[in-house]
Amino acid sequence: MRYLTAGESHGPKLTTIIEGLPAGMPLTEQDINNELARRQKGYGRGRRMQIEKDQAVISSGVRHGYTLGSPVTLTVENKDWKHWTKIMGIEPISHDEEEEIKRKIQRPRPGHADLVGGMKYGHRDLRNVLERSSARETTVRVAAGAVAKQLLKHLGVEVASHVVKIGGVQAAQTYRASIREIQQRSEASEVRCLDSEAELKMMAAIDDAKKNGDSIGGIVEVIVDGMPSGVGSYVHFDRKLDAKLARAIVSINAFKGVEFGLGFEMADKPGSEVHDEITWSEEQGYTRKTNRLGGFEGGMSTGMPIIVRGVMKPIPTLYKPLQSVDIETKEPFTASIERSDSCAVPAAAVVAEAAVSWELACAIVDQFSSDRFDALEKAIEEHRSYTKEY
Ligand code: EPS
Repeated sequence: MRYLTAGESHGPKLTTIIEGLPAGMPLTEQDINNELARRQKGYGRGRRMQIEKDQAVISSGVRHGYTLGSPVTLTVENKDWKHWTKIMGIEPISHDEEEEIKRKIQRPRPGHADLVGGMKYGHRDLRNVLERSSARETTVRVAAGAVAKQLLKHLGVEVASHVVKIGGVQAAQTYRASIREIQQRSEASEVRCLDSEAELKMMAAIDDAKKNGDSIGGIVEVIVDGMPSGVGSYVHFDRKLDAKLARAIVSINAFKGVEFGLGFEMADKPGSEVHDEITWSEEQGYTRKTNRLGGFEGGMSTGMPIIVRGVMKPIPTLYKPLQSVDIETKEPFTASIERSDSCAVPAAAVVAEAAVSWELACAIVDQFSSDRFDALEKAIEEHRSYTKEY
């Protein structure tokens, strides 16, 4: 499976085309809209999220609630577009209008794609960069992820996420909640945090950042239950499924690092406290006593829950701007101020869920290749019985 996304942050709409989905899979616009609404929530978002109410329109590849096997096109309108029709217009403008209309940006924001992106594509107006490098694009990544999530759900694979850190405030991880509990409790929290004490401190940290014209980042965790074992492969580097997840997470705007299971803590522990002992029982087949490796061995899923975390840097668009250089005059300036979020970590957890879901769905469809969803369901069922008895 593959997908492309298109669209500018303040352009008319965002689009994704998904290709390679099996035919006969149940899919509705509502399945996608539920995920889009989840991405729009979260304490610390700016005014833009009050303007938008993201709704996907399916315009190909689905008929009477089922996929056809043909490309699925999803579009999401930017409601804010009506305020930007002149600035982001498609048609050419006259030289006289340029100054007034363009709202040209020539002061790159440190940490954003502005300067390097401008150099790379030869843009003198850095709006041409920021419109596409904006995290608005994650809307349609979530839409594509929602489709992948449906595929996984029908195969008995459930995905959840929660926030484990914001602005230095760490959530206590006293026990491992069930996937349903994580889904419900993170949904009920304004910062998608399972620890209600940490939640309040995280919200206070966001308030502080906002008051100071600053921004803060954090860490999100995605957990997947029910992934069949042996998906991915050890035989070649580019077939390792954990590596694909790592790439997917770091490709999310502002994400800078990724870890699985115990993650970077593994550097401090001996092997006997890192590897998971193997057991077998008639009801469960092969399982592990612990899940410190976070669901992967040798680039393949083990059948244990997948646990992957990603770190998001603070958003670089600051109301308290950092020093930068005007690309026309080469004079030092404080960077341009753009409306922004002081913290988007809770929303980023939903994006990370989508990114992970997409990679897992792709790996399943690749490995159990099928044009028909019913045949895929059967193949997964057979694989589960085979690996249990192996
Ligand atoms: C973003 C800046 C803000 C955010 C935007 C990402 O947009 P605007 O400049 O229109 O206020 O709201 O995020 C979204 C629009 C979204 O849907 O998540 C940026 O510069 O990356």
